Amino acid sequence: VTASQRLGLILASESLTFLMEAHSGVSAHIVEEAGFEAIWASGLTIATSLGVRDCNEASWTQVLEVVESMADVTSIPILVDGDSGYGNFNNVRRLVRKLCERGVAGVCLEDKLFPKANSFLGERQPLVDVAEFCGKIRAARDSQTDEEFCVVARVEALVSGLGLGEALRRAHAYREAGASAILIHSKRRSPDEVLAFGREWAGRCPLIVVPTTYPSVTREQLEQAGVSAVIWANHTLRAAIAAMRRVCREIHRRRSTADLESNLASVGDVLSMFDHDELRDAEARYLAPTPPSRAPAKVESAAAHAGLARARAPHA
Ligand code: SPV
Ligand code: MG
Repeated sequence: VTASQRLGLILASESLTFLMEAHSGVSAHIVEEAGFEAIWASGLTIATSLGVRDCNEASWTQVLEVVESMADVTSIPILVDGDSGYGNFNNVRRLVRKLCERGVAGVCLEDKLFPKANSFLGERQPLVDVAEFCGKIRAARDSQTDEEFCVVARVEALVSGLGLGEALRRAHAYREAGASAILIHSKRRSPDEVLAFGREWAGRCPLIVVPTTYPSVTREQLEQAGVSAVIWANHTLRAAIAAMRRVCREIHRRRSTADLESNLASVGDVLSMFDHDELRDAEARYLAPTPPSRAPAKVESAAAHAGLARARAPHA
């Protein structure tokens, strides 16, 4: 089963699935390790980790490169946040071809303008014309080189304050244009408008939600409203930011790292995240015998030499 087939199955399945955000090779690895079935490659968190704003300041090839490093170290499907497609239908075509080449499972396109701005910034952001957005969906469909590649259409009508009727009108048009699933976004503190959308949508195609501002929504509420998948859109980066701040402040304040080890992943944990055994085996197969004086130090022995415990999990 390919990544795109798996994402398609996840979205179509009866049970609710959770996609977790990642923005780098290491965060993608951690998401898979935690047991998630799929990854959300978030535009917000990739931009933030690159040190730019979520307003298409990062180029699409920068995003692609990050996504490639995530795909290289994981086996679960990745749904890429393609923003509004980085331009018009033609930019969408190139994006989709490149994502397919890299084994990415799907892309999510939102019905905003280019350049976009994050949905939590300001009010009443203008939306793209329905026909133009349908053209982008059709262009995505016509250029996918992986038959099962998923194209998720994200409806921003609720976020822009246009109401349920407009959100449904757009969702119907996007499904007819070929979207595999609809992502209905909201920035209310209550899930009510999203749940109402789900009831009206009535399973016409899989429905995805992003409960960033309404985290208290329950699994039962989402299931009853016919939601297929939930995206935790930014929680890996937010966890990392909080942890990095805490540790940096403490080390700066104390001018010492003593007694902080229990708050940190061990260096052994860091080193064992990616498969060094494979490299050792490959060295045995491919490296010409090297005189002992020039032999590279083995990672494991380097870690042991530095007195660093080798561990598979934090604090293990
Ligand atoms: C993202 O994670 O980049 C998203 C979700 O698009 S949101 O930030 O809520 O717009
Ligand atoms: Mg985004």
